[in-house]
Amino acid sequence: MVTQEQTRFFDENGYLKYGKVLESNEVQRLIDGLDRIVDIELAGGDDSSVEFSVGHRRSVKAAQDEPRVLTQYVNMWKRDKEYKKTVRHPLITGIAKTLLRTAMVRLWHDHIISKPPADNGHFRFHQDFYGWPLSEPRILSCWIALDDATVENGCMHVVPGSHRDHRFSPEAKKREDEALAKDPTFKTERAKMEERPASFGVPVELSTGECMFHHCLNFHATPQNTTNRQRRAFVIIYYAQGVCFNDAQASHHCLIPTIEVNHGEPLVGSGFPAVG
Ligand SMILES: O=C(O)CCC(=O)C(=O)O
Repeated sequence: MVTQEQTRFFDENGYLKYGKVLESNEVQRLIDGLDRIVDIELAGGDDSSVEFSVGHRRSVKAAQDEPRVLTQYVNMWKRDKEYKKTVRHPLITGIAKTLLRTAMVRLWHDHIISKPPADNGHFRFHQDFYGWPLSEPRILSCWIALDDATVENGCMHVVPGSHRDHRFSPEAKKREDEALAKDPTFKTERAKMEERPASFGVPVELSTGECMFHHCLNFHATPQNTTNRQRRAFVIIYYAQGVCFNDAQASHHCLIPTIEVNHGEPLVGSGFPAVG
């Protein structure tokens, strides 16, 4: 499943290029499901859950406006049975449990992230953790390529070891936020990293059906898709047992209305299922 060597690599570098997890017919079923959802959204959308409207345009006309950094569809698992099956894939959840050193993982959320040709841009370096209302960085993403992902069409780029760099730790972030509150012009190490081009990082090229994992404190970015090919990825975010809702961080996150526990309580509930 995942070797000690791979686990050591993840601990050291904050990411792991794993390899194949889905067969081509499984990928095709995910793409068919995505196409159905794109049609629903272009026809006006489905608002049966609050996050379904996030990250994409809901009309063809709007799609002809300014190019976007990326196009996103959140929580495909709630909308399509093939996605529901994939977030519980025993190989993927098994690897996630080993890398997070937890007996059980829950699903924070999943999303499709797409960089269509001619409608995409550079997604800047960032650390996912600070964008989520969660208590501790025992969280990782599994990024599955639904198309071959190369430097030219915007594959993932990572900064090895940045998840362990104390300049970017939650404690450092707290100090930075305090400094910024006093002086909004203060230039943080994080802000300097955000300004770097994706080429500063190590590219993780993947073939269709392969995946990579990244730790939620690892800096990562994706460059623009400069080809005429699609670059679609299905990203699944898992957290370890015991991670709690933290309403002091990312307080505008789209999933907060779906959270049924209080600040400081373990995040459980039907929207955040135990999947492995
Ligand atoms: O797929 C992309 O372009 C960006 C994905 C990303 O930032 C993530 O998975 O955390």
